[in-house]
This record gives sequence, structure tokens and C-alpha cells, in this order.
Amino acid sequence: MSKTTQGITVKKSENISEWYVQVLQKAELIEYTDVSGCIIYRPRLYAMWEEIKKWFDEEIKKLGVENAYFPLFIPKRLLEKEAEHVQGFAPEVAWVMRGGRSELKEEIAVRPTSETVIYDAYAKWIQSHRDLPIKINQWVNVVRWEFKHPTPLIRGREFLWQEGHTAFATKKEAEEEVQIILELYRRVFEELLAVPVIKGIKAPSEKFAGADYSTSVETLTPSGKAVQAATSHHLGQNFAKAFEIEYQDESGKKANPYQNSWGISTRSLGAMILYHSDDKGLVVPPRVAPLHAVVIPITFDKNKNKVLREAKKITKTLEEEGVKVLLDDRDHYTPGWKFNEWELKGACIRIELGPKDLEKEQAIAVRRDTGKKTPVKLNELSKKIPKMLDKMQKDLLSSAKEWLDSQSVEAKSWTEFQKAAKEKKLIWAQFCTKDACASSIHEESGAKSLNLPYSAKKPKGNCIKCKNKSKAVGIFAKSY
Ligand code: 86X
Repeated sequence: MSKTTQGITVKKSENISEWYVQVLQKAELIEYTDVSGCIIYRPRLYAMWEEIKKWFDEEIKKLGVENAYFPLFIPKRLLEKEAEHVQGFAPEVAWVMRGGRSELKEEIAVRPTSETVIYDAYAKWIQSHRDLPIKINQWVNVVRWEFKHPTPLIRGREFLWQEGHTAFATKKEAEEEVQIILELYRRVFEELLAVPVIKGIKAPSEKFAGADYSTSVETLTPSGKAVQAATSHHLGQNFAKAFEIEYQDESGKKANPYQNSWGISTRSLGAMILYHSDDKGLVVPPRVAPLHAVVIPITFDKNKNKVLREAKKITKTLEEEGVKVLLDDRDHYTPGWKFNEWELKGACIRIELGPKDLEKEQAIAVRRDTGKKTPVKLNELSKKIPKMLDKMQKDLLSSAKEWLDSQSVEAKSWTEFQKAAKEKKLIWAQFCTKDACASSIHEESGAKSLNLPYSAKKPKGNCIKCKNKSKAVGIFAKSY
């Protein structure tokens, strides 16, 4: 048995962080490197990212967004142009100080995000109202030199994301787009990754410093820690003013455009894996799964050829139906060994085919998430397997939603809040939304303000912490 195919040795319920890295490594999703915080995204993990990319890319293209590529290297002077935006982030910027042996005249930053390079170009490209709107996206890596302990996919020094950067003549158009993009992010999480999220606006203390306001989708993972899943910012005219993006409007007057920026990263995959995987290994929702079904022939010397022939046939039929299927006909492993291996690696459905099944013209389909075994007539496989996959996709989201609900509590007093924070819950509470209050909540309970959900009821009564008038219902949790 090779090192990577041994099972998970810790339980999700006992030590979730150790369990999580074992799933990632043993399911062959990541590999560590000698640079802390930098991991290899192996093919089966990258395939999941490609599914997100494919779906989201198509959706934004329908909105008129175009892809482009801006440089990895950003001159210091550009990065520091919008002071407010860099402030706070400065300690995380990675710098290039030398080229070969010679010191650079001006240090060059490795992009932590690309507002500055992109808006410097926008200042050249946006001259007339006819140049608007401009909608550009890029799928790239970014670097943030974190010093906190890294967690693969959740917090690291380099990750992959898309960053969208748009500019409009009117505030109204820009603000509409903020919501359209936020809804696309919700759909990525709920429809593709089967991870329930909560849409909302960030409290002022949590917004992106360069933005007028920030919106986000947030979720609590089974570790009891929340992750900001994706963000969509309305930048107002802040960057336009700092980068002198100016154009002549229809009446010939000088004007600054209204801008947005928005992003979703490979962190989303970390949240998805934390949610669905179990003590046997990886569980992946079919819509992003690299492998939907694995056909495992169960052969004995006597009817080996017959079983193998049928196994090949059903594999081909399923393939033609668009099912990502693999025939595992390696004969140096026992069927039982293969069952474990494919559970570990997260094949959505295992299809067992033995001589007895063949006599009954059936195969046994086993769902990865529930372990439920269903006999399926061979001539119905191409119809039933896609149906089972659809059902699995839906079931994963509903059980994830149920779990999230079970972890959500409304705190009516500061004592209740602190108890819920200790229990790693997702806490809903009345909130004044003030910076000072947000930080004392964080200091005293360990829970951070995530967002102010759009779905929440109107504020009522007093802030959970400072007892001043409540401005909104906020959600809070310990976070990564
Ligand atoms: C904020 C803002 C925004 C486009 C997104 O959230 C989505 C995609 N960008 C990103 N942010 C920074 O601006 C930032 C800046 C520096 Cl210099 C840094 F080192 C780290 C940063 N992290 C986040």
C-alpha cells in the first residue's frame, strides 16, 4: 500500500484541522513545498477550480466583462498612490529588491491585488463617456506575505482568484453590478459547491479601506470558524480621484467614473472540502467533482472476461452521457481495497459489477456521501446515474444548510453572545455597527463581525455590546 492511499487516521469530530490536511494530502489534492504557505494544487484540485472558473467566466461574459492580464509586478509608487487602501495591508506586501545581483532603483511589489496597476491603465483608457462602461476581469495568482499559521487553501501566501474591475458613468449602474456579482458568488457556493452562504454588507470596520462599501458572502465551516467566501465592493469615486481617472461627460464637463472590484478565490474550495468530506476522506459535490463515477469489476477466474467486457461497456455508455467515469480494472488490487481508495479520493458514485449482478443484469451503485447501495438495471444506468448525481448535489446542500441552521443562534444578551462564541456558533445579534464596538466584541469574545445580512429583520432595540441604539442585525463568529 502506498503512502498516499492509507486512510485518514483522525476523526473530523476530534481534530478537524489535522483531519483536513490529511484529506487534502491523502486524496492527492495538495502537496506542500519548502516555502511555508505555498502549496501545489494537484490536478484533481485544480480540476475543481476549473469548474468554478468555467461557470463564473461564462456568467460574467454574459454581463459584458472581458478577460485581460495585468503584470505581476507593481512599482512601489503606484501601490502607494491610494494611501488608505495600502494602509493596514503594507506588512503583507512581498517585495522584489534585486534583479540578479543589482539592487533595483525602485522596489517592486508582487501583486497582492491589482487595483493600482489596473486603475493606472484606466486613467489612460477612459477619456470620454463613450469609453464607459469598462469591465475587465483577470484570473491570476496573488501573494500576501502572511505570518499567521497557514491553512491550505484557507490561508496561505499565494492563492488563485479572479479579480473583476469595472468603471461606470453612473453610481446607479455600478451599484446594480455589485449586487449582480454578489448573487453570482452566492450561486457558485450554493449551486456548485453546495455550501450555504449569507449575503450582506460589511460593517464599516470590516469594509475594504478603498471602498465606499463592501458586500460579501459568508459562511461558518464545520471547524466552527467562519470564512469570508467572496466580496463585491463599490469603490465609489475614491480610486478614480486618486488615480486621476477623468473623462468628459456628455455635456463636456470633467467627471470621475464610479468603480467596483470583486473577487472569489481558491479559498472557496477549502470551505467546500471542510463542509462535505468525512472520516473516510473526500466528498465532492458532483458539479465540481473531477470524478463522478468509478466502475469496479468484481471478478473471479471463471467469469472474468464476461464481467470485464460488461464493465467496459457501461463505462463507455456513461461517458457518452457526460458522466466523468473511470473503469478501475487494475488487477493487482482487491475490490475492497479499491472501494477504500475511491472513498478516500471522493468519487461521487461507485459502481460495483460482479458475476451475480451480471446474472440479474444489474450493477450496484453506491453513493459516496450516504453510503447507500442501489441496484440499477444495466440498461438504466445511463439514465439513473445522472439522476443520482443531481440528487446527491441537492442533498449535500440541504444537509449543509441544516447544519448551518443548527449552528446559528440569536444572542439576546452579551452573556448569551459570549456563550455562543465559546461554542463556535454563528451568532446573530443587534449591532450599532460602530468600529469601536466591533473591536471590543472581537477582543472580549473572539468573534468577529462578518457582515450585516440582507435577509435579517430590521434592527430593534439596543446593540448587544454597547447598548446604544441598534443600527442593524449583524452576524458574528470566530474566523480563520
Ligand atoms: C483588498 C480588494 C479587492 C479585487 C477584493 O476584495 C476583490 C478583488 N480587490 C482587496 N486587499 C487589498 O487591497 C490588499 C492590498 C495590499 Cl497592498 C495587500 F498587501 C493586501 C491586500 N489584501 C486585500
